[in-house]
Amino acid sequence: MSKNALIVGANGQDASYLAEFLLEKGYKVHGTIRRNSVPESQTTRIEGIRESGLIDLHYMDLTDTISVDSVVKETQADEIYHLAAQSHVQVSFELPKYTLDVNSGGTLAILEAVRRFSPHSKVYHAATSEMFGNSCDADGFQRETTPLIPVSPYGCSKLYAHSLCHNYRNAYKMFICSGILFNHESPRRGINFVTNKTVLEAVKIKLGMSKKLVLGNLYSKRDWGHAKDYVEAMWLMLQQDKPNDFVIATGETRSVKEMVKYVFSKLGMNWEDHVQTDKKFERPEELDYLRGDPTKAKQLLSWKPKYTFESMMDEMIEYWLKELKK
Ligand code: NAP
Ligand code: F7E
Repeated sequence: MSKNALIVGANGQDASYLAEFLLEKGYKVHGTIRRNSVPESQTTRIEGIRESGLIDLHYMDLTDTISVDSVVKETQADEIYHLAAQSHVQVSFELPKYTLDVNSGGTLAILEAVRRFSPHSKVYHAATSEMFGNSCDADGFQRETTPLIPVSPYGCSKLYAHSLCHNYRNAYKMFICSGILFNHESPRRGINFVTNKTVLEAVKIKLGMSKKLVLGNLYSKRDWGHAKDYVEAMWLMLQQDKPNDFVIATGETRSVKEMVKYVFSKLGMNWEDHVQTDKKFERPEELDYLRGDPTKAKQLLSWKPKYTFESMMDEMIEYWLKELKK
């Protein structure tokens, strides 16, 4: 019999790739969406599979525990992928309480619902490299054992949720994996994250539709991978015999400036002619440097990314060139 999966936050970047991945594997897929005043923006990333009736959608908001209980109880999923969050770091400084309510309180609601109504479900929790803050091992990498000292309300909210996952795993013997994923991007990335913002604006400049790109801190460094590779790692974690935590990263790091330079030069332009900075895009506290060590995932999950930084950025550039020329 085919397995049954529930994706919490089905219209997110990762969720949309994960839904396609699970459908290809023959899963019955359920997903949750929130109520939105513009109904067409609730399912933009999953339009194809929604229209074909391949995904069973349920309304759920993480701040409404009644809805969380109902969906978990009704779906009785073999695997629950909890991907929903207020996921923007800068916004978390402006909406700290909401970020905490959704990311920490929402995770508690999911874990409690699973414990009470669907204890056989295996749970994946979307933790993040933002939990490390500026801590780093002596060799310049962050790994599963690196101290977690977050520097944003978002990072703090995810650390609380990550700790709850450990607590529920140990206290109630639940199968809960917490994936410590480093930044991952794609053409489906929200356009207020730095990679997709840069690509979209650079392509507009190239096509004569815009004149400048305004960014914040160009000197922070990130370990950027592709969302499609990272959702496979989520699935692999839930196929193991025992629940565990894994760092998922490429092991490479680049500054925002290097990423910007790559995009503009790929489009045949000099970035310095078009990029300006504005303090309004800087955070009150910045996470300066990320470089993950994915050795544990490579050894125990046999996980290996297919995309390189260049092939990922090229795909995003191609996507926007095609979209904007339409
Ligand atoms: P995303 O595109 O921002 O998607 C987040 C999803 O959560 C959206 O579908 C959103 O619904 C939903 N959501 C937000 N608030 C909700 C609420 N109160 N109740 C129910 N659903 C809610 O995020 P992503 O990039 O795919 O990331 C997936 C997960 O991994 C997130 O938990 C994120 O924090 C974490 N993460 C991401 C990265 C990364 O680099 N992408 C790295 C590490 C960890 P709407 O569509 O209605 O807005
Ligand atoms: O920023 C700098 C910014 O917003 C990356 C989320 O998915 O990954 C993501 O969080 C860097 C930061 O991602 C702009 O200051 C400069 O240093 O693309 P971002 P993030 O904050 O690293 C982690 C792992 C998650 O878990 C999160 O959910 O780029 N930067 N100028 C800028 N960033 C933005 N957004 N916009 C700018 O104009």
